[in-house]
Amino acid sequence: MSRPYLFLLAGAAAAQALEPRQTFNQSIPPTTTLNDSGSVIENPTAFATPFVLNVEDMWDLLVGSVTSAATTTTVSATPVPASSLIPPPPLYYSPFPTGQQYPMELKNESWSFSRSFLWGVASAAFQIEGAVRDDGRGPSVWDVLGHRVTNYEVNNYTADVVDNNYYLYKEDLARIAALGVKAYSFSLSWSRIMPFGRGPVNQVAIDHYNDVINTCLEYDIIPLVTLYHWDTPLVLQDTYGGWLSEDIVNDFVAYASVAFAAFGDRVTYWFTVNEPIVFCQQYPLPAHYFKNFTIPAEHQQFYCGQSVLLAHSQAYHLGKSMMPNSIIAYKNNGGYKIPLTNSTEDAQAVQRAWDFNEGWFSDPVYLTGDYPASVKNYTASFLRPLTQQEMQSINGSADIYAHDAYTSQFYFAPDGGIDACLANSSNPLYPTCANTSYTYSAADGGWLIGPAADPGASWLHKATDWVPQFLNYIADTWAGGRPIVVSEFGFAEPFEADKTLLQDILYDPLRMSYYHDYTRAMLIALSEGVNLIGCLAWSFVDNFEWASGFSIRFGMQYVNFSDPALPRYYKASFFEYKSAFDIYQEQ
Ligand code: GBH
Repeated sequence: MSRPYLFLLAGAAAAQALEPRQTFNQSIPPTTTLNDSGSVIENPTAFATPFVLNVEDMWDLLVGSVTSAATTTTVSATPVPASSLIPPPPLYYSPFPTGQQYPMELKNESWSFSRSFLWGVASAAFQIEGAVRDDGRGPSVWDVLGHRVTNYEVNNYTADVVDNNYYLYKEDLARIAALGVKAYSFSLSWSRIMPFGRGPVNQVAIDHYNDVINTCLEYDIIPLVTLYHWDTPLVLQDTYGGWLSEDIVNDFVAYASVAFAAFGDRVTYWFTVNEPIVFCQQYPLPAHYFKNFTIPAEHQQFYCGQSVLLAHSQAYHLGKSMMPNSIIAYKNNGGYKIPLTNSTEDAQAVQRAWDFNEGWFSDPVYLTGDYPASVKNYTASFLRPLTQQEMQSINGSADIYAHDAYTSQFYFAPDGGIDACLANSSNPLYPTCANTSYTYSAADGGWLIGPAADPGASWLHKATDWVPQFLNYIADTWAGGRPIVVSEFGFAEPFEADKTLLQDILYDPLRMSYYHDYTRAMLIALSEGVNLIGCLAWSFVDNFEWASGFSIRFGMQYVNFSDPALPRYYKASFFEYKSAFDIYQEQ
């Protein structure tokens, strides 16, 4: 892939971005530049320069040198050693249904997962693949963040190599197949398939994902494919601001159509985007690395959100026209929201929190075509209203409700009350105006909602008792009879990255209890009538945890990041997760 692509760099971004070539005066501060006579121009963003760059230029100029793995060809799977399939000592009872039942936890004969229940594991391209510069992949915003931006470089970890899943996927799939996993959720790297995010398609990437999908099918693993998990092609960010601009809508739909055409004959389950709340709140991106944008920082997420709704809904309708039997949705996220007390204000705070998180996307897609009233009121002064036609297209643009449902949290009204917060845009809780806590109120004892995960994932607690209520809430509020999938759930074992003994790492009791109790909580929800059709555990292997690098671990398998070609090892939690289906899934 060396076909050039023309794009524009704003002045300040260009000065910063070109710095590695050393051809520009290093002393130019990023917010100013010099004219020919050496005078400082105070507003360099008024100028833009067209460059013709090929993929290699983009890496050299905009990212810098990247690390290659030792293994750079696709590796065949080796048989999973029988010895590594021996389950750990039980947490509560013998992990296999043939084993002895322990009196402390007898099988509940009234619970079951149906035969078709899709239990599986999840991942995302940028977090596992590595091989970032190989086979024509173009850079994404995350390559720049990981290489160039302070606060995104944890201990100099980048995702350049990470699990090297790009070359080791056959082994990875063999290892999840060996545990009987039924479904595998992964994302495509947009800039691998279209190195510039638009324009030329990289056939090598299509061939790669074809083989990933075909290997899944050989093992009877159902693939679920996410088009976008945060790795915006860098060209689109630098040309028009990525999701801040509605220009992304056509580019996303064109990319979706390439993916649907290439893989739609074998892939039924599609997710358009992963967690728009999260990647929209990633805006504003750090200054001086990407195209400068003049939208006020606090408004940017809502511009992103609008682009997402338009891109998602158009991709949905295109997908349904190209693949009539497909099942398409986007992945929502957020914890269950519990009022801290039974006061009216705390109930209002909870509702505002749902509105400004899940409701921001789910009310339009599942209920009305438009934002919740509180969000609409807030955005009315700066965001263009959706047209009737757009609302019609957005409304109903999902076949299932997919939620990344990791945890739960208490919500309560801000000090001074919600109205005072709403009247004061400098209140840090504005505009949601809901406060949060992970502890019960002092009157209720002040205990944590549940055991905390690694301190690096301070948002995550094991709050599995709330899962049945959570799933009922989704069913009653948004799903409207559609099936529900828990599209991610998982746990960061505290201090796991500090452990040095392999056996110590592999024995992860809090993550085990999370998966044990979460699977039982889903069984309770099912017994209550919730139309839950699957769950996807995050994640099947340790991986690149975004701005936290490798410092917190979500994997149910260990990988040695200093050489990912060394064997992976199942952690005890993987057996714990699997055992729930050995015991409770109908044969
Ligand atoms: C998932 O999001 C992601 O889809 C996945 O890529 C990731 O690896 C996984 O979580 C584990 O983290 O740090 O206080 O600002 C889960 C939802 C939403 C949880 C954003 C972390 C940031 C909270 N995430 N949230 S904070």
